[in-house]
Amino acid sequence: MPNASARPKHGRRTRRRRRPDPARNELVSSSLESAQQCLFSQDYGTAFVHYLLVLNLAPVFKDFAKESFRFTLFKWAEELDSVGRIQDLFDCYEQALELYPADEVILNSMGEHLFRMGFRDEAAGHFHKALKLRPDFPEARENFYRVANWLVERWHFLMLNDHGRNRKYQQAIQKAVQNGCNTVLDIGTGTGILGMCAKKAGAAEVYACELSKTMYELACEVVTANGMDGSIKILHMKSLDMEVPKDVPHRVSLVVTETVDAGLFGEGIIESLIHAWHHLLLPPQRGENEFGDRSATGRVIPAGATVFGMAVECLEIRRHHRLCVAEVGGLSMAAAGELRSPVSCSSEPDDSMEPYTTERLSRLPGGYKPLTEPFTALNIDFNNVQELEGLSSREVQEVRLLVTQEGVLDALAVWFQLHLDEESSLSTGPQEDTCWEQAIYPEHSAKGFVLKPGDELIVEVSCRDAYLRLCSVAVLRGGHKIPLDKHVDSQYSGNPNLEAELCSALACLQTGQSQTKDFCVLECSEMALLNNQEYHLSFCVALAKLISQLKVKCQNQEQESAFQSDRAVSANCSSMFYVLDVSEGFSLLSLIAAGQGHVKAYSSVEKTKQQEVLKRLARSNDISEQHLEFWLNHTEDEQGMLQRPSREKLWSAIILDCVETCGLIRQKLMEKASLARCLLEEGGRIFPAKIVVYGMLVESDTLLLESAVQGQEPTLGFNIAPFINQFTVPVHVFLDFSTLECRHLSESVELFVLDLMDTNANYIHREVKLQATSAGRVTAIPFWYHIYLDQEISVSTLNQNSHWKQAAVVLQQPLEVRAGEWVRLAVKLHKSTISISAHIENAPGQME
Ligand code: 44T
Repeated sequence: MPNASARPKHGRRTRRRRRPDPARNELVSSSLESAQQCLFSQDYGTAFVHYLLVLNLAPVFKDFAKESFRFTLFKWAEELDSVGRIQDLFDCYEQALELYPADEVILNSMGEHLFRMGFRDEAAGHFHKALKLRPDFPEARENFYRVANWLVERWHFLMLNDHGRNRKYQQAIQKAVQNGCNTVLDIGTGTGILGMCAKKAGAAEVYACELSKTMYELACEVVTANGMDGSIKILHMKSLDMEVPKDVPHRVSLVVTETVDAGLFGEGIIESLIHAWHHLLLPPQRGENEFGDRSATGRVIPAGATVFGMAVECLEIRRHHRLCVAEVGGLSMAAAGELRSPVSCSSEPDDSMEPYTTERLSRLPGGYKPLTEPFTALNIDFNNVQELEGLSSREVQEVRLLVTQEGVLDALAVWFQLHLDEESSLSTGPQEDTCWEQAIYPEHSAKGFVLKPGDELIVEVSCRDAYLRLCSVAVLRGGHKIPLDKHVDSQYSGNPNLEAELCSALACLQTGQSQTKDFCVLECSEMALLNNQEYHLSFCVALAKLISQLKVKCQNQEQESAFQSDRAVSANCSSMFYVLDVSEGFSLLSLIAAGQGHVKAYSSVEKTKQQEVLKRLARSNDISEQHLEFWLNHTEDEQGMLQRPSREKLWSAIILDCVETCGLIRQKLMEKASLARCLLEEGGRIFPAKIVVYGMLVESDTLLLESAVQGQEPTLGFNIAPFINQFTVPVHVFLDFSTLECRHLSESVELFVLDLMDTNANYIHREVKLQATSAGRVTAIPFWYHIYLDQEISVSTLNQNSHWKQAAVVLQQPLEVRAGEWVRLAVKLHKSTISISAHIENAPGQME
């Protein structure tokens, strides 16, 4: 964080009228002149210092110098950023904000720097402030929408909309307070809801803590709005840092918390509760004395949990976590070596890997197949500190699961029951109609191992590092124990991958690497992309087409010039075509281009391990290493990225990555496209050439529930919605349109076309009319893309095998439509951000 204390603080200034001071005036005017001169000669650092001096000495110049001062600040900040002088950069911004505390442009720009440095909370605070100062400031709005998802995670909306869960928590708290729990601490209060429940139930003292700054500020607002600001003490801190009597005057009789994630322990509940029992809670109640003095003992809501697991087959999980294809875009993948998603669990803790990911099983495209009955993986009592402490030293437990259906072992799915008290519990199971996702432990080692009914799957359950770890280790079949280890895969799984393994071993020997545990990590979306054969084949065909066209053109030109100069030159098109792939992350497209022959391809893959994979693949696919280069760009700006390799070479093709996995158009895509166009040789192309955006009217309550607290009713009687709904964003991302519960209210329609080869021709505003096919409430307009590589070849982001998800504009004020009615969509594109508003079209001509 920028060190606020590093800058000089100006105390209260007394507003005395100053006598004219010629020396001072002289200094001001000469400094102003110097500032302007330095600005002109692009010496921004010195210009900045001069401006600071002038504006501090003579605030009357603030209006006059504002534009130049901002410009100087931004330029100087850019320079400081590029040389890594981050503290200086933030000092400059803070000095600037002392002069112009309500300047939304400076606030927004500082937010952008903070965001890039990873200070999301602080960044969002700046965007929020800028937006409050000027609600119609599009840059700040766009930035705010981009960070809102991080600040206030979307599950807050779901949880507050989950009335069943709210009521159960409220009842359990009420009962505990009525039974004598008089002093309460809410750990991880979020919006403050559980703390307010305790207060409403009559608790004498209520404390709450929250580690996220944004959520803390939100909780303060909510508690004040509900008239409880004097009676709930909210602390912006992690419960682990709390002490008695510094933060709480004495130990409390009740801790309430919902700091649990889909894998139960991911939010650190075990550690928090161990700490709470040692430092913040009264001693637990011992024995069966129901009528004892509850106020002298401590307890926790939830009282405990039971964790369940089940083995599943699921293609959707598989294609995101391991390589499922032998060939991609005409390249054999045998020599790729082991590629892994970053989600991998073994009984031994490994900090570099996430042990699980989360999914809502019921919403996975293609569904899933249970291979075993659910089993109990763990039972935990949150009121027993010895048990909590014992978890990490517990022996690894071995569980045997009877396989009930044949299928490929793709993952272990995990959910739990949260026992709020003796009577009431919440379940996060896949069958429940709740807001919860399940934890997914994907299988890596057993590549495609097929389980058969009657097999027994041996799973190790452990909890060494306060994460619950589940790991399939072996299968018992016909009295034999088959370890699920990669070395035996090919032998038992019937997967004809032996050749691939041998090639991989050979490739590793060539590079002198040891094969053991040397794997390359790819993001889940990168893995899914690699598994998308259609995408790669499309590129392969489009590239081949372009190269052959360029060859013909080149031959014609040579023949022509040979004819003209009357020299006997044979048509010699052995010269190279240059292809640049600026895809984000791991991409095989450069290699596919290099495989066309006569192509020198440049890849922008940055990670060393991933570059090694590409080099191995080049060798094993007979692509000369000279035909593949790495476009190492260490400069931050995209201008650097898109410069050609040397003056006389122009690019034949530049491959741009235009859609993010979340379903949005990449930021600055159009700027990149214009720049790329300037770098093409004659006849050269940008891939893709154009993108067509499609959309459709739907009615989906789910989307509403995930984007804002719904309804006019207060949540459990508290006024929360207006506060948290400030963080509602108009576009929902990472949507699975194929499994979204919704009713289609229209056909799909073309919303607009982005022509990357002619950016001037693009619409910024467009009106689209479409007809409702049935009556309903339009709550959302999901949208997706057809990405045209050339006139004929396109890929759709809605495709089943795609690594892309979809996005949707959510209408917080749904639009009622009747069947046959015409709807007018006003579609806008501002700096790669799509916004859509929908209206009933009343013009008589349009009515059917
Ligand atoms: N996940 C729900 C709920 N915190 C996670 O900053 C539900 C998961 C979920 N504060 C699918 C669906 C759903 N001291 O604001 C957060 C967090 C804060 C703490 C102070 C601490 N020791 C902690 C630990 C966490 O507590 C709040 C809630 S924790 C996350 C709840 C729709 N998968």
